[in-house]
Amino acid sequence: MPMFIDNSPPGECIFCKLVKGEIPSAKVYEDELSIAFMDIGQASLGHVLVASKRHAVDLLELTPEEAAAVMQTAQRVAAAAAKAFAPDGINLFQANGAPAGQTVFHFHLHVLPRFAGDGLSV
Ligand code: D5M
Repeated sequence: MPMFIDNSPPGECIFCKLVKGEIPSAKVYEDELSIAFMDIGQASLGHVLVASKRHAVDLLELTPEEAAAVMQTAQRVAAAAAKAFAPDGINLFQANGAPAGQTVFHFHLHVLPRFAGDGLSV
């Protein structure tokens, strides 16, 4: 089965459409620079993506203000997940470039609650 890749230009990619409300999402938080929403794949219970609102392809394209905002949002989301789901641990991960595993080329950070014995390899 072909892997889903979204390398669309600014304004046309799936996360730009999500930011604009043109496609549905389960949004959990937003501020001026960042947005957090449930990952459609739910690799584990409470799996959330934190994206820049602006179309930056990857970490290297974020402004320092955007980098600070997405990390602050990730910390908020992790705290909420810890309270809501009582995971045994939480991973943050983020892919830059196809060889690193990036499939949607609009910056996003995974907040992934972990449960003992969940068998995930991140
Ligand atoms: O992660 C890309 C992630 O984006 C992957 O975990 C699925 C998720 N995804 C794709 N489309 C959607 C929508 N529409 N809503 C929520 N989540 C979505 P990467 O690190 O680039 O492989």
